[in-house]
Amino acid sequence: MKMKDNDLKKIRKAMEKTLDAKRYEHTLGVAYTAAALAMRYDVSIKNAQIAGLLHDCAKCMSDEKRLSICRKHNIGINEIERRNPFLLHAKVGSFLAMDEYRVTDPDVVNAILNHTTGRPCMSALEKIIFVSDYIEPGRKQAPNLKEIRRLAFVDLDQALLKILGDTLDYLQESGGEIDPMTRKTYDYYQRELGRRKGSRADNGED
Ligand code: DGI
Ligand code: FE
Ligand code: FE
Repeated sequence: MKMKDNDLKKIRKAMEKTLDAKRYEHTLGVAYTAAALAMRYDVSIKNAQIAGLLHDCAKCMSDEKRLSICRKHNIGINEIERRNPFLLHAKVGSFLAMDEYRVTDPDVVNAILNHTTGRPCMSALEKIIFVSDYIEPGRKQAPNLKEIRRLAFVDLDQALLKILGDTLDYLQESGGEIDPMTRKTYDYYQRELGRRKGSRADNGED
């Protein structure tokens, strides 16, 4: 089904159809959490809802299907993605957002593209989707959830860094292969926040 425009209700219905029940519940949780964070950080609430609704749109399909979409549309696959094709749901999802759900705003597309590994220098919307994915009310498993949920509404970058650190710890413990982008994002924000702290100290504010 091709969308004529990216109407919120249409996208929600399309997700209800294409996702399994659990993933659809998660998707609604991410969309509402992203909307709340968009209010806090002065980002377009509509964009936050669209990106939240679509971020896992390629999650409930087989690896074979994801790989075949990539082949058909000349979407490059790196070694890590070849060995861990679930990672492709972000890349394929961002493609479907444009191709099937008619999203044209590059910020929304990027928020879907980078929602699993992050990237250095993310936009506010990209950070919001990354963080919402981790803290939405349906998530139960992750460590430090209570603290990260509070932090998300106080300092988005601190929440982002904590999530990246905990994700790297989890991957290390579970033997998951780490995408270099996940580490690169962590290193970038650790430096970035270190700098911020340093400059506050210089100002005598810390
Ligand atoms: O799709 P969701 O489950 O809602 O969330 P997600 O797209 O952030 O995927 C979460 C999983 O991705 C989580 O188990 C950690 C994993 N992940 C994040 N970065 C990396 C990674 N997995 C691997 N193998 N390598 C990474 O760098
Ligand atoms: Fe995801
Ligand atoms: Fe998700």
